[in-house]
Amino acid sequence: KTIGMMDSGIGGLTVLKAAAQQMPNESIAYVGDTARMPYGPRNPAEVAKFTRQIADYLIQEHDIKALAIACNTATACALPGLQAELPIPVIGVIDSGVQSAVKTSQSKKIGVIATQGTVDSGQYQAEIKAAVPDSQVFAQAEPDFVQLVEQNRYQDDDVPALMADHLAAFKEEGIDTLVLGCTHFPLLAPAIQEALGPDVTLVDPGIATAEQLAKILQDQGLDADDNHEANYNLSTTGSVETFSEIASQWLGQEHDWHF
Ligand code: DGN
Repeated sequence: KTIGMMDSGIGGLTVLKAAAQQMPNESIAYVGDTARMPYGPRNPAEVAKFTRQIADYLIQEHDIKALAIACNTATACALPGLQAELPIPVIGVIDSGVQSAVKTSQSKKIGVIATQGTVDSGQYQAEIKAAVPDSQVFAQAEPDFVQLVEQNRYQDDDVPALMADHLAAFKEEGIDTLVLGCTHFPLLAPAIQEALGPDVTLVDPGIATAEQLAKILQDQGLDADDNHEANYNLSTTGSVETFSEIASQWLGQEHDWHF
């Protein structure tokens, strides 16, 4: 059986890449809801509805054994509901992001960049505070960053300057850790790192999410056999051309990706 994964677009490919590296025998079916992205500015009930539709599609068409919501906005809006309603394990990205952030930070000054929806949900702020009560959390919405990635402009020449401009406040606040609280943002990581300098560690929740997923599959006896040959089925509700172009660039050639 296959793992299901979803995002509002190509952001969740950052989680897919981490999962394929960590669990080379697991097949993955991925849906990017590019036609309806961005999720960030939408109301939470609508995001929850879209997430549920995609979950149902993955269950019906791909018979998935577990679902990873590879989108922070959808995690913030839909995770508890899906965990209660679906007959399979469902995980999101926010818990993993919080755990990695609190492990990483020494100064307890943690920055979070995410969509408006994720920032407004307050989940990163609340969960980091719950884990480390004397921490300070600085959360900032960066909706424009999502478009840079979806439009394949994330490697343009003006991107480092744009990052420096948007992220200047974090330098003043003296954070030592920045959570990339939107699955699109790891594609911008080199420019973000350059803007913030070497004293700030970037946290990509996708990596810890893939680890958490591997553990759940193992614990529940759902993991694939070592000799199972993984296949990857990637779909989008939008333009396959743009999607597959960015996806192939980001994912590399080491696996056979089917679009
Ligand atoms: N990739 C999504 C996230 O992690 O929040 C959201 C992108 C979007 O739809 N704005």
